[in-house]
Amino acid sequence: MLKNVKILSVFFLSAMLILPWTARFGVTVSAQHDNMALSTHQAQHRNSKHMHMKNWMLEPTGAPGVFPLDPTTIPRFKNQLIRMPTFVPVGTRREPSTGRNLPLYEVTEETVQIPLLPQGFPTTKSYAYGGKVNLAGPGEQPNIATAFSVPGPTFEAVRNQRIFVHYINNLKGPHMFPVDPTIMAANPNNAPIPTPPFKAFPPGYQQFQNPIVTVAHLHGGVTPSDSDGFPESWFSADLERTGPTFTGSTFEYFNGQLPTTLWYHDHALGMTRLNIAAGLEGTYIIRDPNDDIAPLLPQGRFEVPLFIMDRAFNTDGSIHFTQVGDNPDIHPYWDPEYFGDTILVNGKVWPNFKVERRQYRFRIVNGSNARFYNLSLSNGQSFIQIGADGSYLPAPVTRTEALFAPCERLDILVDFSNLAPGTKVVLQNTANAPFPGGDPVDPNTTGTVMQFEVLNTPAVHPRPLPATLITIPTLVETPGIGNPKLFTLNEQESATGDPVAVLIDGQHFDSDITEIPRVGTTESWYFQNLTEDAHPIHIHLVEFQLEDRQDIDTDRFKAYWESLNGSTLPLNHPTIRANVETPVDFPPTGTHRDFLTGPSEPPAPWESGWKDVFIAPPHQITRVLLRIAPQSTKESDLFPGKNAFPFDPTKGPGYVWHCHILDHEDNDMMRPMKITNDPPMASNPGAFTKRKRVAQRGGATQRGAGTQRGATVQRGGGGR
Ligand SMILES: [Cu+2]
Repeated sequence: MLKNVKILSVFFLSAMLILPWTARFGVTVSAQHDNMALSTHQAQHRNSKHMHMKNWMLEPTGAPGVFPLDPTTIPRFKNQLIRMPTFVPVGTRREPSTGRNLPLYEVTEETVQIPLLPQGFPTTKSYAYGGKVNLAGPGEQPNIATAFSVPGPTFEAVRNQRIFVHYINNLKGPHMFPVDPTIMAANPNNAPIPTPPFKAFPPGYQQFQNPIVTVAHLHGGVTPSDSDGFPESWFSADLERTGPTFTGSTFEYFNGQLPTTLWYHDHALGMTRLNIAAGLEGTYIIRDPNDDIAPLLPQGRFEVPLFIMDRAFNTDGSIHFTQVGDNPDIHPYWDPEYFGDTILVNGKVWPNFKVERRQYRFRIVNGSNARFYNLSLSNGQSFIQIGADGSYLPAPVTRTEALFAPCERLDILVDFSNLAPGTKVVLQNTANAPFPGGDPVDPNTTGTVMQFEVLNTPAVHPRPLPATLITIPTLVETPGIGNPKLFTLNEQESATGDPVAVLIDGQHFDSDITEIPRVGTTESWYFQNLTEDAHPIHIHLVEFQLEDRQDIDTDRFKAYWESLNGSTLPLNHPTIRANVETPVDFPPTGTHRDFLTGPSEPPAPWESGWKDVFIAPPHQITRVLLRIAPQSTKESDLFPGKNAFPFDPTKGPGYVWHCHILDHEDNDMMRPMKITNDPPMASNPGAFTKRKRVAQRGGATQRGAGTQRGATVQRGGGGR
């Protein structure tokens, strides 16, 4: 059994590196409009209870004698920021296709008690990634140990150097959070789906609480599908139970993409929100030895990953997770969004970070279930964004606030060199929850992320950055392949107006596959958001590009879409797709009009690089270009049918794309995607390819008169 080793803060050595840097940044592109279109809908009135954050003080904790922990009683900035340990290989393993030995990492998922709250508070039961790590910070003597942490230890990968990661599920059930048996999820016991009236949690349904199944996904990774953590490739401890697409628990990561910050997290079907909230997430950095920008940036201990998550706690230190769903007669425990009432950075609630008077590079991951953050510094100071999800930005962007959704990443530079020693600067959050139309944050709790405390060190002014960081190729839609692909984002609600599920195209995850892009082609995907929420949409396998956004008349388009498809969700037929750009005479007035109500809004400068997730705001169409090829492939080298990946993406269980609000993804805002080599005639884009139903909820009860499948209607639209 592996041992939990306490992680020590390793940031501050007295040694200082003073470089003869000449002051001032050279060229930066100043942002015209932070938050752009996303703010224009913030005033939307939301009236369902899911549109508000829970008051955790009024929620049951699920354990006798355990009470909600009042977040205002947790001292802020008492915790000190820590750096997560770094994974080190345990050995090598032969890669059969090349015959070469690759580094092998072993990552174990273990139940541990972790100090997330400040000293004086109990530790927190967590499911943590861990294994053989280096506890030492950059530049220090290696300190190899076995450790588990939340977030997990950081991976340090080198571009084009493949690695193997062997994942070991050592989690013994029952699951610490209520596993909702009525949503489409892994069902390792193939247990029948219960019907109302439902049991309370605890104890919930033991057939679903036990065993705990997991499968890790490298988010943003360009990875073969059998190493991608397909949601149905889950497995339990000792591989006693495995999902229908399980082929093994050792994954190969190619690291062939541009240097950036990725992250890894659990992705088991219908369990992701629970497993991640329990702690199964961490940072994954890809560095490129040929990267000529990195040497210009703060490095070593001045380059700090910041992993942001939100949680609610109980008096015994445990995480306070939803015990009763918003719509408990349909889903006893599922809630449309989990929002904690405290903010953690690197696994510490509201930490303080003592910074030297110089510039820092922060690689920020939003690892929260559902919370968007609009980050700013309390002294109004600007910062420079140099990267996002999949790469550096084309040019540095000076910003005073940065909105980012669950699973997005920000690579920013903050200069503390002009601040007086002793200055305290708070990293603040002002994003409503749910975003954009939900409740405002409380400045004393959810409006606070962390604090920077400036040390008394000599000021080291940053050196200028080049005007151009990288060149991003212009992607061009491939003609004759059925572009654009049209999607709607729909919310399904019950007769009482409560959310039942959030769907793509009115379809469930296990409806037949409709997206079968061909290697070497570039598809144009349109996301027409008919809900009140902004949804961060993540597509596996590729880093892609945002094309633009445009306001749409949601009420009229939803009515038109329902005239084609009906208003009962999920649809029991292939979706009849509609395009907001197409003029139609609806409702009949004798005039054909499209559904666009505003000009095309190009991506903001900080969204102009390679992205693996983008925000689809409500009442807008968001257009993206998705090229089924690696980032570094030249457009001129591609043709339909050419596989430019260093592996065969058509093999294995395929990929998924989904909303990254985890509670949406789990129920059921996720769709499969298969990659093909075949020409369009064979793959026939848009065809409803019959897919064999797999796994989940054992047989006929699954889709029958079952709980969530009743006559429910789509929500949003009217009454605004
Ligand atoms: Cu969503």
